[in-house]
Amino acid sequence: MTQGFSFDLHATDGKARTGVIRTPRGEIRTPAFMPVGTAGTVKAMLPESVRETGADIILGNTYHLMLRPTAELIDRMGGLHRFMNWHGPILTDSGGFQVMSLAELRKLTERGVTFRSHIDGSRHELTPERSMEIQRLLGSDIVMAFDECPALPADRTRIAESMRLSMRWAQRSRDAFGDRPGHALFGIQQGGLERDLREESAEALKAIGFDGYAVGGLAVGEGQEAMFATLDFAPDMLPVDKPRYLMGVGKPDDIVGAVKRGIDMMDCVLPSRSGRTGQVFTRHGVLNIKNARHREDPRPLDESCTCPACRGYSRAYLHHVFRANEIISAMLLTWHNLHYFQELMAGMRAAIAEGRFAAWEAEFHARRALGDI
Ligand code: PRF
Ligand code: ZN
Repeated sequence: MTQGFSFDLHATDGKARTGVIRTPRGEIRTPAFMPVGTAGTVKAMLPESVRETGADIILGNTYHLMLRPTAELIDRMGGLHRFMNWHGPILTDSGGFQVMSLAELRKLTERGVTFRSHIDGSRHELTPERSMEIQRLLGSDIVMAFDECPALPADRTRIAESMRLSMRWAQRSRDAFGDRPGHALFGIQQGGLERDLREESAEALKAIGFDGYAVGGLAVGEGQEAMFATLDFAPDMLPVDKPRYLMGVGKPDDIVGAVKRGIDMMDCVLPSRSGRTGQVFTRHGVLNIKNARHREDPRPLDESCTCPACRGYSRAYLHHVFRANEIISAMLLTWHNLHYFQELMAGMRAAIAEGRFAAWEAEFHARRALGDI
């Protein structure tokens, strides 16, 4: 592993694992959930508040930051940590996935991808080499290899060719990244839902050698059952002694199912984005604060939650400020949702450490089956 980084597994329970990733910017307790700070902010939250929810690491995006305000400007401002005032570890995604979902007039070649910005239509190119350069300028602690992720369903030939292109790009990412003490590089497994393609991808990545390994190409339209069926074998193909990161997942029950299958890290916009659309995650499931049934409800979102939204405010108040479009609505609901996701991870870490993950999982599902009262 790159100098300054280590991954120690403390306990396993079935396939579920708990441990700690050590980085020069601090420790990441695993399984870890990474809040998404796409454009240099976890929307509606101060960085110190994000930390208070229990997050050890956040995610940033190459694609958004290269377009605005540019990686070069962030570098001149002292790097992303200083720029956004988050001094813990930052993982950055490499850009290809976001280009495919957000950019216009995309053109994919062996060299990389050219596209027009979704912000102002300007022309740009991303290659493995340029993605490594941008992530270096940002000062990212965990850099992701540059890959391509096809939307599902897609035919097997398309998935195989895309995966092989991503593996050639993984080698170019490794070469361009070089040796950077204190900074880690993760490879990304592709191959859709096919066992043999996942195996081929894992072998290619292991031959190159990375500090951690992501499972990419899932949660792209295949549904939870197919995703879990793939997670039943894909993580096992990756080195046991390196962190495994499932990209862009997910809902609480997706996260629990992924951890059960051997995943150590995850990221998703869901808790932060839902905080702005009125969707609230609780131990009893999801509720929407916009709903009229909350109009005169004096209770907090979740009686057992210790976040500022639940300690100080009623559902009636949160309903009111949401309806009135007040900024505090996004602040409080995002805080609550991020707190809920981090409590979920903490609960799993404790259960794995104590060898009671199966019982913990049964209780997680049972409480949700009862629903909100
Ligand atoms: N690759 C990259 N980023 C991603 C994905 C991927 O496959 C996904 C798939 N869920 C989300 N984000 N680089
Ligand atoms: Zn709360």
